Amino acid sequence: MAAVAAAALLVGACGGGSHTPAAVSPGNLSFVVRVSDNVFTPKALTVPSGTSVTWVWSGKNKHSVVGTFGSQDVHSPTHQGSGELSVTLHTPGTWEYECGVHGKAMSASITVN
Ligand SMILES: [Cu+2]
Repeated sequence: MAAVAAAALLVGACGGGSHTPAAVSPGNLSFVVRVSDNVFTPKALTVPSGTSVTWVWSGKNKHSVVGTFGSQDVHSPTHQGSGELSVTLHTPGTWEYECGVHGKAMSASITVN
């Protein structure tokens, strides 16, 4: 029973909303893209060069991140339910990427300025 109470406390401690992955602060050079079932959120993201972008997996199905961001090839492992990938993007341009499992049906873009 003690473990159940502790878990409840942990959940309560996160109730303020500051842990929401989609929350983005423009000033801190760190952005999160959620990888959920068949959609990247946000679908289009603009970041300054040198920004660390972290893809965070959720959902029930298998997904991956596959794309070329200028000179940087990103080919993540396929994750299901949870997982993270952080990449620091340097090359200016608009770069489209997709899920290696779902292809164009699950795609998004990041513009690096
Ligand atoms: Cu997918």
